[in-house]
Amino acid sequence: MPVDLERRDAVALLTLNQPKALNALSADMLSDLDARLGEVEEDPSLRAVVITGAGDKAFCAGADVKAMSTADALEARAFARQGQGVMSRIENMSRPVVAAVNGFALGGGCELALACDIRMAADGARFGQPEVTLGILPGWGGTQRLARTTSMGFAKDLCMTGRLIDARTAMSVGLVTHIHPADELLDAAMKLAGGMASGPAWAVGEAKAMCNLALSGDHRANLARELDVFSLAFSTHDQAEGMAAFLEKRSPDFAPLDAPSPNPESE
Ligand code: DAK
Repeated sequence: MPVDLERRDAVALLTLNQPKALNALSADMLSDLDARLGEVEEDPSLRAVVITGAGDKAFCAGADVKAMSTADALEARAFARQGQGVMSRIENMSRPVVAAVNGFALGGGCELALACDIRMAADGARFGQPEVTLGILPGWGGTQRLARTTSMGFAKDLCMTGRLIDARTAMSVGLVTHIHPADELLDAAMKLAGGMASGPAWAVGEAKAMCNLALSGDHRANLARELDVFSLAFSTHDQAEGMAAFLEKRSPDFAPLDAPSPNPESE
């Protein structure tokens, strides 16, 4: 399989599995990733996702340059649309998604990491949007998500120069929030995802959705939405359980993912 799905308790581990090509994303691999994400969404026992790359060299070295090299404008548009669809699916899925960046995250690989909610890097990982060195530019949301995640200045620096940065620099600009020795990265990512998976699924999903709104739309409208969603939390089992457990000094027993949701817009 170009993308493996492994169920580890409540966490789905998705592994891009073309290490000889540094896990570069072809159209087939993108479709496979999309299909695996669909499987996760349909399985209520899976409450969080970790995405990583096979091998010890790359998370993902980007879109498949060999396949792209002969594309015409319409084929390129279709490929960009496919990639943007997968990235948006990750960004908008109600489950938390962690990128365990175990090596190069370049071009589409950096864009894939950016679509995830939390990025954790191996200490030797390298990031970049080197598309301009190929005469193109990022096409899977990199110009937008990099500017939103770091800053306009840093996004322009990476997207316009094509230079690569190391994990420490990525940390200093907020592109990653955790760095681990390479051999500890996956365990750390599974632990972080496992913690979210055992949390209150509706609240975790709404916290993600609300953070996603932060850099778009109208600030006052977003605050009003936060007020509504916050209030709605008080109609959930998990709010009653979470607060009772705190007061009784015990661990909370949160509802399963397929329990009735108070919000008809949620998955
Ligand atoms: N695509 C295809 N194959 C790749 C690849 C890629 N992106 N990256 C690496 N590979 C393959 C290499 O061709 C090589 O294959 P063989 O020659 O062994 O068959 C194998 O992986 C190992 O790579 P290297 O031999 O080059 O390994 P090194 O350690 O020497 O170098 C490297 C590692 C990551 C620095 C180097 O491989 C590299 O620079 N790779 C390309 C990185 C890159 O430029 N990535 C950005 C790709 S462009 C759009 C849609 C999408 C996008 C843009 C626009 N629209 C349609 C609007 C997105 C674009 C991109 O992501």
